[in-house]
Amino acid sequence: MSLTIDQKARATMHGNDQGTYTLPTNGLYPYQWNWDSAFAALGFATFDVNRAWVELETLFSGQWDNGMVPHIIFHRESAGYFPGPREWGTKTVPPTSGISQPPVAATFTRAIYASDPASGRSRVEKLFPRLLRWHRWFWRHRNEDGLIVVNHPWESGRDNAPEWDEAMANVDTSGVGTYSRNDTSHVDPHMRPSKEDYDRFMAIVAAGRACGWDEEELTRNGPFRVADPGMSFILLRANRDLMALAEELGEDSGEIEGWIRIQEAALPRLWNPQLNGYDALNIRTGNFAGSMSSASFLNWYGGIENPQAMAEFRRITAAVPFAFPSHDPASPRFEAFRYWRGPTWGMINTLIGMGLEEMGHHGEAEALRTSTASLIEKSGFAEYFNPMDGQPAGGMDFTWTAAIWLAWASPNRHRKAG
Ligand code: 9WN
Repeated sequence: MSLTIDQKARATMHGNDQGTYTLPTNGLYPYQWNWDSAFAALGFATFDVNRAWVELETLFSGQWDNGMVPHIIFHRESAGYFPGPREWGTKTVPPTSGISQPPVAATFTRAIYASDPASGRSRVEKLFPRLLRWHRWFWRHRNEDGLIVVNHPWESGRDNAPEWDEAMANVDTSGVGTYSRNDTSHVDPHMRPSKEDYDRFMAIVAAGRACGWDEEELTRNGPFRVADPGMSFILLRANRDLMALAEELGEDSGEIEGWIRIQEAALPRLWNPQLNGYDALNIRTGNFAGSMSSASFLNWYGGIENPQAMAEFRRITAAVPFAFPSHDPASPRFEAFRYWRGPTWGMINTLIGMGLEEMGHHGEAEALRTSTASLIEKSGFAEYFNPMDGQPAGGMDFTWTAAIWLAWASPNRHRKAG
């Protein structure tokens, strides 16, 4: 008997499961990644809520003393990934990277708790203070007058997106030297960031390592500091969910409410009228990136209505057979197969779709869900997909694609797994 897609999704997650955390996919990504784990937890919650909590608890076991939750936790040394613990040089136990990643964890914690409050109460009580410390770290070290910045393209989770081109052009790579990548031995190099991108990625890592990941120093002089619509909308949304959790637990929510008000007031500054969209803004130069991406449409997820964004959303959706592309297909920088410069990512579709649904755009939300489901039915649990022909790209058997199938895209998503 052949397996259903739901069964295959659970098998994919089990295949990447290391017991207390889940690999994004075996081989290409042999460690625990931050937002991948939060998506994994959402997927696990559809069939094993205890395992969902364990995933989040393991993620927070890597939290730094300053509150940061790192983007990679190197639980066990693996030769298969570059850059590893030595290049990051953070000297933490466990070894980790020196930057963070988009904070979807508070939002998914709230959703998982809501799915089973009785068993989740004690887990959420322990996680809440850790989530709060992480959000405080964002507010202290990644906040520029209410806009949320990234100190490395990897921090955005959208590594080689055209949003970063202008700021990356100013990164000095003269001290980088030689190194060897592992990603291009797992995946076709045309689907991955270029050599120039990697040189700059490594130059920014070297700058962090050189100052011992001193946040004050990196805020003032770090080679890369760009306000990101993705990070800004995701943290705004996460703050709303953290505030709801605070109220549920009888904790004071005033501090979080204050962040929300400041973020809401700041966000119009990311609207680029030339682009007619939310854009990245280089803090060092004051220049907009001039890039419309999938992150430009996370405003609904952040709880912000915008009719002009809706018009652009409809234009781009109509322009490709398999929405939603990570970069505007009308732009000369669009590349259908190259990672964050064009391909469709199921997990971003989930965030956009959640926002659309919650803000009453039911038709658009449903269309995005069904087109994501058709992509997965056609091409499996790929890391990302070509928006023109739906072909799979990057790594296969991917945790977050399986997880969002179970939690959001599957027609059976409302049914408890048997
Ligand atoms: C660097 C694990 C991660 C995702 C990111 C995605 C990719 C890493 C890489 O893979 O980034 O962090 O080596 O390419 O861009 O969003 O979390 O799936």
